[in-house]
Amino acid sequence: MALLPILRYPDPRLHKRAVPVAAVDDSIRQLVKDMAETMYEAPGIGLAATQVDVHKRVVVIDVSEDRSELLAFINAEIIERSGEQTCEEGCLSVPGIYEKVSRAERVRVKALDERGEPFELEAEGLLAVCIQHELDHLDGKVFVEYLSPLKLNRIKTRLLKKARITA
Ligand code: GNR
Ligand code: NI
Repeated sequence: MALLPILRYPDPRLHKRAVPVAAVDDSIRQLVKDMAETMYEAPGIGLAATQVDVHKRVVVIDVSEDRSELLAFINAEIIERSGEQTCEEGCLSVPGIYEKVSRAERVRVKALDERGEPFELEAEGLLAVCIQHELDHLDGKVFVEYLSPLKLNRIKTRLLKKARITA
């Protein structure tokens, strides 16, 4: 097991597009374990491989209160979306920033689990938000990029200043 370092916005590597996993093998299962450990330690409710500088379509999520319901999504695709909800989002790659984002209320997802078995899942509420947030990461998109250019610039400046102090 290993804790993986999390990239911080505006790191350009957060804008890379992840490629599908060709085979769910032991190296992918190890990545899922390390990502889960990193997510729980952060703590966060989700983590995309992009955030740990691995550009493969792997996501872990646990939105349960007692942190006992780990979900791993490999090569996930949203096959249906409906409704709309607005949620105050945060991101481990954009620490200290919380902003409202509008997304689909319900999504149906098709993915592989850590054994390489296909499954489908229907999600709503926070789980649906988290799935959309994580799949955006795999496409190189960070939630703050839904905000106005003015807000985005303020966030960039703030995070760059903070990085200079802590570097
Ligand atoms: O821990 C997280 N919390 C969160 C809260 C509202 C909407 C989305 C999220 S995901 C975030 C973890 C993270 O950065 N995943 O990419
Ligand atoms: Ni995030």
